Amino acid sequence: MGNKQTIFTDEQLDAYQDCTFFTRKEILRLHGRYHELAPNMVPMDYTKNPDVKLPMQLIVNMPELKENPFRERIVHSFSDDDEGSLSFNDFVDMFSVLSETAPRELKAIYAFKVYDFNTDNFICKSDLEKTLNNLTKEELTEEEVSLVCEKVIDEADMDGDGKLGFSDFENMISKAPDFLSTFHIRI
Ligand SMILES: [Ca+2]
Ligand SMILES: [Ca+2]
Repeated sequence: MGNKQTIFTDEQLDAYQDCTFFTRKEILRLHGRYHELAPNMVPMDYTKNPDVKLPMQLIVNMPELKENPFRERIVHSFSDDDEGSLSFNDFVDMFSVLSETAPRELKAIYAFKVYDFNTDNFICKSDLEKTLNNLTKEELTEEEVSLVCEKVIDEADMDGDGKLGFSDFENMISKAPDFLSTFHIRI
């Protein structure tokens, strides 16, 4: 039985390889995972770029993301609609950034978005407190969280405006790489 299916064209696979940190084999495996989430919605044949998006709820329940305290915000940051649904391309982009081979600078761009809860393009103390509470599963007292955040901002804030712009944030991550721990996923 010749049941080998064509999922992507060679050109598509080349493009995925160029734009992600994945091999062809990994792209095919990811497509399998995406298909598994909703077999009725996701065709096996992707050679004609079907216009399919899967709802956020299906994606955040994948074992790789289920325990991640920022899963919904992460998925949202790769979605281009308000609901957080992901096309296969978005899905691949997300896992590519979360993969172990993605460089720290790239992870930092998305981490900044995810931790900027009030979306003002700065990580201020309240953003950092929320972040830390999520990362530590609220094991610290309110006072401890407040102290740690003050210290982190104080050390990373190069221009002294009391909040972290992106370059301050990169500076913080280089000193405290644990802040990127939720951006490493093995798939
Ligand atoms: Ca902010
Ligand atoms: Ca600053």
